[in-house]
Amino acid sequence: FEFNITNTKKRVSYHRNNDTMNYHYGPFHPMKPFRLRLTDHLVTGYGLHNIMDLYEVDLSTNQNINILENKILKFHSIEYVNFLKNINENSDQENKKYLIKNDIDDNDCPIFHGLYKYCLNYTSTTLSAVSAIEQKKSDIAINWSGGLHHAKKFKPSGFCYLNDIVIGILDLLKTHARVLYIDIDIHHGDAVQEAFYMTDRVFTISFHKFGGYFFPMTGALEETGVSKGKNYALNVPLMDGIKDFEYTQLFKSIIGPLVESFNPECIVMQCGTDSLGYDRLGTFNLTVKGHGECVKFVRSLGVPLILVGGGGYTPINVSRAWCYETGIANDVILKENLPNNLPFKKYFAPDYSLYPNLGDSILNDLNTKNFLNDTRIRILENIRTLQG
Ligand code: VJV
Ligand code: CA
Ligand code: ZN
Repeated sequence: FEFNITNTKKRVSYHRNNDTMNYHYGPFHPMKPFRLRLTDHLVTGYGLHNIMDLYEVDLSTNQNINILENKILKFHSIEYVNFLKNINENSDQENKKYLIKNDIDDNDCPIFHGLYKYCLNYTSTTLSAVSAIEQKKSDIAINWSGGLHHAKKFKPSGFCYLNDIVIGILDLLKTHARVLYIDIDIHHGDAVQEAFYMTDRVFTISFHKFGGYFFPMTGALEETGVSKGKNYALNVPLMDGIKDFEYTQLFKSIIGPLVESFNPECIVMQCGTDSLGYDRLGTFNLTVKGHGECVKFVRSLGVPLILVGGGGYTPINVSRAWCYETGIANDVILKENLPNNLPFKKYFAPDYSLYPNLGDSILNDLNTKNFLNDTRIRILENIRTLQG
């Protein structure tokens, strides 16, 4: 074995789809589904597939495509779903008109070959994870291909087309009174927040870079929900360069009391890895260990947990983090040295480590002690209003 076994066992399921990894957003586009293949190679290389329940989601043998589309239509408009279904990379003229009419940025969200199938793939894989939790077959269910938190009811946004998270949570609400959504992608989880902004049954919290023109420019500390949902949304705006210690401290000091007061029956955690150091789009300085520490903490709360992916634009680091976190879900400690006979092993040169240290050429931490303290205090105040 490539790991040591410890003692807090949970039933973990790994939901994957062999097709999702083959899609391309286009040359030079930062979102690379190939990172999912790298992740899979690491997970199998470490032997983790032997200790989890594997669910291979395959649309071509899925008889229930109608059930899937009905679930999608609980959030997205039928006009938008039909657009995704009928569009292809050749239907240029009509396509352009629709994009302009509906204010869609086709650089961020290109129409690529097989787009609708790709969307159905990652969405049905999240729904597979949801159903393993609903049926109490798993304590933790993982889908690294999901987590596309920007997709709106009527349009795609920020590399996201269907919002598998919102669709999944809507399904969970049939069996769970309260769902907590935690988002550690460097971008604000805007569309998930928006979808549940008026309800007290889903608590959303996002940690993200905020300020300047950083996408999607929402997620100020003052956004806390409306009407019944007042105080059931939280935002933790951060600045460039935050490091493991400060981030994980802040994370634990907020999530601990939050889970205590909200008492969720299920947690959905979006584990976007663009918050790692050296991400192509991100500007934080988290390491694989720091990022994983957040997952470890959430696991320790003992609430049924769904882990989804999200951003992450330096594929070797994306796969390191998601493999490490698959280990954490299973409570096994993976050996630092990557396994032998790993496909694409040369990509991980020169360190061949699962959790390399950050080098020296990282960004300065612009989050002062005062700023972080202030943020934490203001957020804990919000959590207190929840109880009384
Ligand atoms: O900042 C933006 C919007 C613009 C307009 C469109 N141009 C291309 C970029 C600036 C204002 N979009 C962000 C979207 C980030 C989405 C993050 C998704 C997630 O991680 O939260 C969850 C999966 C953005 N930042 C960087 C880029 N777009 C970007 C897009 C490209 C690109 C380089 C950078 C698209 C195509 C190509 N290069 C070739
Ligand atoms: Ca976030
Ligand atoms: Zn992101």
